[in-house]
Amino acid sequence: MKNNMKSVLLSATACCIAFGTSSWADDMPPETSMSGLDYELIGRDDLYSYGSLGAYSQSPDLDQLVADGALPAVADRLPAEPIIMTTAAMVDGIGEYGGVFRHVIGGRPEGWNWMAGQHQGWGGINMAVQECLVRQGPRWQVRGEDQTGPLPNLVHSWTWNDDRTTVTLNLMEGVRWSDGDPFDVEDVRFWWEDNVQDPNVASRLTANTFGGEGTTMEVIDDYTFSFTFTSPQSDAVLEGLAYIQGCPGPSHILKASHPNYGGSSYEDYTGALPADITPPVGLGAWIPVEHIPDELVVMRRNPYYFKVDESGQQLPYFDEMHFRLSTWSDRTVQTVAGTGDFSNMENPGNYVETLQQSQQPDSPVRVAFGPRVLGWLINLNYDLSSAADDYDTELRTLFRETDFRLALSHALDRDAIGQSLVRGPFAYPYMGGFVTGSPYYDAASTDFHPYNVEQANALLDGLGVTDTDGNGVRNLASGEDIEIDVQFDSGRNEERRQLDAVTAQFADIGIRLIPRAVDGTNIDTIRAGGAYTALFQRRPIVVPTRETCESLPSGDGCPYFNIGGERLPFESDITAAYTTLVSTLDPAEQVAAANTIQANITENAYVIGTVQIPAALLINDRIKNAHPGTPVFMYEWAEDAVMRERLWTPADEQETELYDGTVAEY
Ligand code: BQZ
Repeated sequence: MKNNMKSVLLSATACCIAFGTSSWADDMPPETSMSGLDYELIGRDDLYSYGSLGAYSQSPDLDQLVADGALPAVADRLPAEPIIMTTAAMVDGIGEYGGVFRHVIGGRPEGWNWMAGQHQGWGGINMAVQECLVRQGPRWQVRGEDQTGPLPNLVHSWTWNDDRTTVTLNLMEGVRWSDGDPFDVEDVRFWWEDNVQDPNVASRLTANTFGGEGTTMEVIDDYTFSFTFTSPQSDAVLEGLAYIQGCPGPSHILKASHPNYGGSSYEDYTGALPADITPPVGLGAWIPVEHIPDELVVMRRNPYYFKVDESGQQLPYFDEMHFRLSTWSDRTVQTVAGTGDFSNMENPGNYVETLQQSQQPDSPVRVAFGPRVLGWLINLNYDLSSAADDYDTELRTLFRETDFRLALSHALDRDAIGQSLVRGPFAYPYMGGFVTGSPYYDAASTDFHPYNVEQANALLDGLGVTDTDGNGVRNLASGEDIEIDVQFDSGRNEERRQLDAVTAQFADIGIRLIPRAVDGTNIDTIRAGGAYTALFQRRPIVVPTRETCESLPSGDGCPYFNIGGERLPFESDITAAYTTLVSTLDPAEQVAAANTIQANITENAYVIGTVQIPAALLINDRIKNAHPGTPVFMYEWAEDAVMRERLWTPADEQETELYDGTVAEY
């Protein structure tokens, strides 16, 4: 075992963090990357632009509706300057209309009111029906020197004032919702004022985490608005307006049920767009037209979608998109078998079999692993104010002791946990914080806690928590056994497996873990409400500005595992570093801030990480324009990164559409 002085490990710029309880740190073991991704980087503006083309055309699927007068002509449905996808950035070029893109997912839609925090079952449904102010997914392909903040989307440009406290954002003009209603600044205002800022709404973007406390929004005109921050910010802060966080919903529909506009209750508002009622209204490329619970969600093209290709064809190319409601593991099995088109392969139990199958000459998919971007961890709840009872308070008080957390971390045999998931070189220890595939990861700032039962026991003895009644389980001061309920998603086999190993390893140091499976549809609410003593979940940090409140003390009420806000001593150092990270224009300062976050998380065992593994993207060969090298996750999940609106299949290979001729709503 190699010991080094921490000050030697940390880069000079990160010199000033408060050190943990020991002045010694262990190096991370050497990592062998499994990434086989190979791709060329392009410029930030090479993917798509905004502009007007002489003529537009549409999927033949819509011709009759236009002829019947049920839909306006395509040119009248598009903005004057739609988003134009660049042909040169398409590996297979301009596409052909029609066919079905077949997803398989393990989630179940909770509802369509995403602004109130509801999820749509994940696996790409949310990213099909929602469009956000900015976009992160395609950034994986953008070269380093162009990596400043998010890519534009509904917001086509923005400018900062001199001291970078106010940013003025310009919306695309003439975008329409899937029912034809104009999208404008009122939708953005409703999203911000009546959702993000309203404490009664469980918005995904939380009021205090976007540029710190006190951020205000001002409407300037129909297509212009600004944010004013209480301290200088950089483009990085705008990354928080991508994915599920900055995606407006239809204010013309939702206002009626919001209490600020006469709606009866917040509960009714949240449930205003139930999952079983279709179609909802969205801005996305596809809109759900059918939801058969536990079976299938069918989506059809949005006739008002605001993106085109260079030949003027309105996107998307696929008429229909399916989400078969199955299991996450089945997503990979079906994609390998050719009955599904897409999978983020993330269930280690499938890896070896999938690799073998994909090498068969008739295999419909190829497998290329990316870097390690999937990592699992235990969140211990540090919030005393929401403890369920005296016992829970006593437990959480213990969780707040750094030595207790370090003991748990040293009790983990991470190699054994990894091998219980999948044999071979896939798993690597995860200490929490940035995973090794993150652009922000720094091995030297990562404190490793080697498997050491003796040390774990010594740390616990030092805290005075001993086994006073001789039953093999250590006791709290009150005399009770230390039993930690840990919740996990029942739909995730790889979580169950890891927890079995962790439970056995904790038993060796006299800590009893009690895994409790929770339905995946509810786990979001449990997590965001901090309604647990401990939670086991896949929660790697790849990009710190994304779903920040899940992982970092970025503002009041964050992270979810310390909602009450009585800070652990080092949390303010993380908060300060995060503030620097999103506000500095100096890349070296940003790196130093990320390293400070990483050092504080890992030295203090802020979370108890288990293992991290690489993932591979599987896409059926008949799907064109899926760019080789697309990672499962980098700035966003692959469903966004691959840009599904420009994927297509040649007519002779298209699957039969179930809802041919059906249009979402018009
Ligand atoms: C990818 C993703 C797309 C959420 C979800 C799900 C939720 C979490 C996370 C992943 C699924 C897939 O992940 O596992 O491969 O398709 O949907 O959104 O696990 O429970 O809350 O953050 O993204």
